[in-house]
Amino acid sequence: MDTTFLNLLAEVKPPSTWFPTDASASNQVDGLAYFILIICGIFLVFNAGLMVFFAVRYRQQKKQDTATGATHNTALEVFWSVIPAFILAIIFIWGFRGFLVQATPPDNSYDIMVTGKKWEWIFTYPNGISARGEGSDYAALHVPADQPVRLTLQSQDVLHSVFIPQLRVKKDVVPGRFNQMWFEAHFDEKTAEAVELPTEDGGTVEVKRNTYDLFCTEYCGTNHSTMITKVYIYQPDDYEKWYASMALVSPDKNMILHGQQLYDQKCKTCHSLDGSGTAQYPTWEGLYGTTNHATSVGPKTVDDLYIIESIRNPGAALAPKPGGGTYPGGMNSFPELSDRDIRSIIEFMKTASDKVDADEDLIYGDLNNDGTLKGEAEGEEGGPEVETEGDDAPEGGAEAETDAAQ
Ligand code: HEC
Ligand SMILES: [Cu+2]
Repeated sequence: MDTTFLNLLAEVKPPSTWFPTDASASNQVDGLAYFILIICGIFLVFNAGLMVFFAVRYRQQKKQDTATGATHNTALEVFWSVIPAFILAIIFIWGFRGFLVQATPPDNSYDIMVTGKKWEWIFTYPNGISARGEGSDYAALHVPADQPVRLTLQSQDVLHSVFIPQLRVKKDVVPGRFNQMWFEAHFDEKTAEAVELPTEDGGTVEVKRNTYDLFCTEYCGTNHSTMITKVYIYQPDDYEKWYASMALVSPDKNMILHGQQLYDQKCKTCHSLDGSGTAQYPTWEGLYGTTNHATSVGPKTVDDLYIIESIRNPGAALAPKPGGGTYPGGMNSFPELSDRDIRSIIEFMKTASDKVDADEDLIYGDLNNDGTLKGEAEGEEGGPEVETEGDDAPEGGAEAETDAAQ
């Protein structure tokens, strides 16, 4: 006998006929689906069995009078109405409970914004970064395990739909409205793969993660099929490491946008952009680029340095108050803001001033970790720094070489 076919069959590991791996701790689907399947199986066997039995038992052997037939049988009719009704009620209650759970993200959910557009997904994390690095897996969906994750879904154009089979969730992404869905993922040590991520000090760190597929399941045009991407699940510790590295490498986050998000979160309560509220706090309107800014330690020019100092060391030079005097202190120093964050805030602050132009095109990836612009800082800080930092800053290193060659 030809065994090629059998061998082939043995080799091919098709995606299981059953559900794919269950990577979710919030699964509302499998139990009920299997229950319905089993009920259907029982009735299939029962009904088909009865049918075969009757066909054999009452087969017409010779021509005889046809039976007059029963008109009805109350006991039988109650039996085949009440039992299915009872089973349907179980299915309904079970399904409705699952629906309610799925429709209500827990309060402690981790929030990720999902934007569908022709033809990609953009995932925006709580730090405001949409990691989209071309050809890098930063553009995929990265989530922590053992914590509810809420996705808020929006579309920039047509209907899309997020489908993550292993997490048992699927939801339409509808233009003009926000949908949401949530899940809690399991981490599976056995199928986890290790990857290296960059760290802030220029080294790398190894993390482990599970990888699953994320599909668009709403036909959305020519390149619909390219909307397939990955979901990566990390243990919470490793997720922190990924999160830090994403902020480092995410290349195309617009700085003004990043600055604005930080402003909204941390500065807006006190600082206005339109000249209001100056009785209590200095406004940012027209602030950047001011010369002879009469601070408590004398006149200053409001440039990057002044602003960095105002944030890092708020008491050092108190801001002048319109109408004379200076504000009392009272601002936090926001130690959690990185140098890049502050640089982004500055870029955003410039948009509130007519004295300078903000650089609309500046993106996060243009900055070094210390907030200086790549390829620019060396001019100010002097040559030696270029040599010492040559290793972790490729651009700087390259420049140093050209300098030497000239
Ligand atoms: C609780 C209110 C409060 C918050 C929130 C706050 N500030 Fe301030 N800020 C002040 C006060 C009060 C002053 C004036 C005293 C001083 O100069 O230290 C000030 C001054 C400043 C100045 C100098 C302004 C000038 O006219 O010279 C800058 C720049 C500044 N803040 C930046 C920030 C940034 C950036 C954030 C958000 C990350 C922020 N502030 C959040 C209260 C606040
Ligand atoms: Cu799509």
